[in-house]
Amino acid sequence: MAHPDYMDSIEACAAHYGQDADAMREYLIAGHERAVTLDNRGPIEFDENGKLTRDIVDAYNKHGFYVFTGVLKQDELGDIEQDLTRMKKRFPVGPGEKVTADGSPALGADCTAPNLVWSKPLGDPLGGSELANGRHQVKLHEPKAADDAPEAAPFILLGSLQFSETCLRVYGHPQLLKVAEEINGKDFAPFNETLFIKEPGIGAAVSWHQDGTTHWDSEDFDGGIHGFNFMAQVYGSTAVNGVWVLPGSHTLGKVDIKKLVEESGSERIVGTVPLICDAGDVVMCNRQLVHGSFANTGFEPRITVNMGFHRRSSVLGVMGAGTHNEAQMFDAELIAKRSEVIGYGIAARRQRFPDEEPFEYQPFVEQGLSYQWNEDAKASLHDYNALDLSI
Ligand SMILES: O=C(O)CCC(=O)C(=O)O
Repeated sequence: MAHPDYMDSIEACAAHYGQDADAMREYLIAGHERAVTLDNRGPIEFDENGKLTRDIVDAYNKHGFYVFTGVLKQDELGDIEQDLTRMKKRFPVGPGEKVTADGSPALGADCTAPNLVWSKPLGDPLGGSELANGRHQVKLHEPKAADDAPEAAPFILLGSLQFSETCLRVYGHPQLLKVAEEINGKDFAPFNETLFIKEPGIGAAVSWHQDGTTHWDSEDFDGGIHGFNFMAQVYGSTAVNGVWVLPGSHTLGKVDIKKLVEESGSERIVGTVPLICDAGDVVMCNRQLVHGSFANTGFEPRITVNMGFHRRSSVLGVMGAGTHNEAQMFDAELIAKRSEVIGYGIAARRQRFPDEEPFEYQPFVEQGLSYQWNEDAKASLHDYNALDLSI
């Protein structure tokens, strides 16, 4: 059999795992092979009534994730790559710093809501810590980075839409918003938006976790109550650099991850599969799935444009979890303010792709609201993530 491209990174990754190298290699290969045979990948498709096709909904409900292929086209991916290159030049010189390498004010320097999260290269800064409500119960292996790796590198950018117009345009993607409507209802609400930055040889791990915090003991608990994330892939996603998930675990309630790791005999949780994507694919990933990613010891970068959505009933009148911003009560006014970003996303996208039919968000239609993308709108996004609907 021909040596597939991804094998070089699998070998490089395995080599970082010492006496577990063979086990890691086997896990990565088996996970890849299983992932690509699951019945949950293909283009976004709607039926003759405009509903997301039954096959897609059923596969998503069964596995807790669906890989939508070919959603972002080459022109859009090119825009995003250029924008990311520009944005990286605006990153501060180090954690907590306010200036860039050339001494200009850094991205986010004037923000009060959180934005860049840093890690040592190939670290697992959240694993086994109390951060993010302690939801990352175990610490993953932290492979040794090359001697010339930086001391710290950004790996998560919160509130990303205020820094990136191209990500905002992805947020306004008509088919993705239609999927959000189909899954979470016509009055669906935002959650938050982030970039996950996994540079080769540097990108940190995100230890196994489930995202939800608020509704595990709710009498209305079900497989969708904590919403989902779209994970749009700028370069693709592999067994080495991608998110791994435990299919079906979104229906299990709160999972004892320490026990799962113990029972699996290692951090390679039995039954997990990686999200295998080409550039332009977008994964819809249930937030209740057990998921995580290993440090990127391979050769390919992964940049994920993450954007989450909720059912309105999951956030209205709910006390926030405080995982992504200050805990606060989500009332109708706050949700309406936070939803303006949907209007700006649609408007920004219309400027770049005028031939595309824009999505119509029903709460705006009902209230006669319309949004323009201009300098005032841009300014209004400053610190918008202070209102993230973190549950
Ligand atoms: O992209 C990653 O590596 C982690 C993503 C994740 O944990 C999340 O979106 O909740």
